[in-house]
Amino acid sequence: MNKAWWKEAVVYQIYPRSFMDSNGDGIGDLRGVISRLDYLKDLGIDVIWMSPCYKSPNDDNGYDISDYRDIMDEFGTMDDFKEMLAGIHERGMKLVMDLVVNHSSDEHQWFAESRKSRDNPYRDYYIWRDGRDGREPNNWTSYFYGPAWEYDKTTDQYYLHLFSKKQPDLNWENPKLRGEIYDMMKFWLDMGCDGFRMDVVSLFSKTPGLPDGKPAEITGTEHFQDGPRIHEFLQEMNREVLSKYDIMTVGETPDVPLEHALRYANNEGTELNMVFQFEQNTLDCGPERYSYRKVPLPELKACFSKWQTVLQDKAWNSLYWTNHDQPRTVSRRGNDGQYRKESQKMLYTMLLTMQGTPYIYQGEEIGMTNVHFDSIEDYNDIEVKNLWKERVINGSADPEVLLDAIRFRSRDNARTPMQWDDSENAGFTTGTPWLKVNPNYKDINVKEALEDRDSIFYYMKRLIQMRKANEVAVYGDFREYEPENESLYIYERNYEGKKMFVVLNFTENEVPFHMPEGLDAGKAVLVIDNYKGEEALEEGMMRPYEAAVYVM
Ligand code: TEU
Ligand code: CA
Repeated sequence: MNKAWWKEAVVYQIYPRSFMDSNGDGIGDLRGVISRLDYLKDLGIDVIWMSPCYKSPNDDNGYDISDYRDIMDEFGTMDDFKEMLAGIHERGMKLVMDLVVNHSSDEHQWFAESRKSRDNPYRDYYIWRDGRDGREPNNWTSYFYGPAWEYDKTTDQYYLHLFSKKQPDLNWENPKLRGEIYDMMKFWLDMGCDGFRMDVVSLFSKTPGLPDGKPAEITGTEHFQDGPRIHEFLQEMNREVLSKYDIMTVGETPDVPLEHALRYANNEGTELNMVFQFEQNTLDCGPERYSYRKVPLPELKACFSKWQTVLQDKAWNSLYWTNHDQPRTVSRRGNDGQYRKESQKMLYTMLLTMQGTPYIYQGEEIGMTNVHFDSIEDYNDIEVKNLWKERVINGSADPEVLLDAIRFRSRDNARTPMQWDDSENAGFTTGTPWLKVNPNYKDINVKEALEDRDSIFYYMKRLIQMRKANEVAVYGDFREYEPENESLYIYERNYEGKKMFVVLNFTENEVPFHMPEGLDAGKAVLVIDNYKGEEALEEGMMRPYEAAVYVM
């Protein structure tokens, strides 16, 4: 197994809008990030991935970029950015930028030109088509609901947008456009940035002719997910840009199947270092995205174990529970009431003892929970607003039922402001926060966590140290025990004669457990346990949400 710094790194994701506001306008900013770098260093973070901080009209909170080479006004200036980057490097950390180039903002200069006329030099930077019988060119729908096409009067054609209509898709078939993107990437890498998280990287290539898709919640995915030229494009990007720098790259790849993940994240390094798999995110969806089903533990385990074993020796995994698009981990997979601390610690024990690069989303280190907003008006996310418009305002969905699903699934669960202390607005801002603070900030906040030796924060810090002290946690191969066990996840990792053995109780019950035969319990050293001090295995019982890690 080849070693690499990005395999050993622990990544922390910052959603800058919600992290820390330095000037009281209610919006997080780069100077806010600067003020918390010591905190992240203390946690043991190696790499910060920052969600987009480029110029943007914020239709989708920065995932709609109007200038790829400048900083969003609300976040600060290029000087602030450079100071932040230097501060990160001074502390021995690295910065990974978000690269959003499946689409731009409709307010980007390229699109302003492109829409002017059919023969504008920028016309082919985007995907324009004639309508069909006075309607959209095909039946594709957007991830944010409604058709994936918008009619533009000026030239009497439609443009494609797989997300909002203010996020027109860039035309990757156009070599000139690809060249501009590679130059822009070099601009940030030459400034000293340490890599990219690539937004919906698997959507760049569309089936030629843009044929109709099979009707589905998102129609057309078979023609734009992992499209025909995607690996060619990424290999070109790798040759032209990535291979010239010592950086890390991770692709966001909605619904990526294993066979494509093996190519994107291949060990030969011809494309990307790793991708985010989405199978784990869709497991608990009911018949549609905004609905819920309870996932039996064997299913969840089967998903993770499969990714661990199939990628083994062929590609590299990324490990994450949540991000700015997903519910809070403890509310979704653990218990955000009585066992909030125990279950969050258990869940992160799993993340930090698997093979792959772990990603911790802001606020997870203090066990922030989903928010319970009273009304749809409290939500900000365009995805939820469009959903509400389609299903309730223009449809016949039961508002209470949908609101409940939104409360569970909404991306805003992860976007409520970071809870720093128990003062007004959780210490996030002195002004009015752009999105309401979760009212539980009085109890759940960083100040409280730093004063409690038993907090999730300190446990996570220990987990990170444990991972760094035991190469087997990073490089070891993966073997599961008792996949049918409905309460416990049991697995071991092996590397150069060392073994790490992990037992995780996913329930609020006491569950009997005995070391598998052939393992020498006498030789096992308990390196971490989320119940303080006490020994675990001896009594043959795992306590509620207990996690125990042994090295032998
Ligand atoms: O997300 C892509 C994506 O797959 C989302 O559609 C996600 O699965 C869904 O919203 C969950 O409900 C990326 C970014 O992470 C997201 O924030 C952006 O809105 C989107 O791309 C467009 O850039
Ligand atoms: Ca601010």
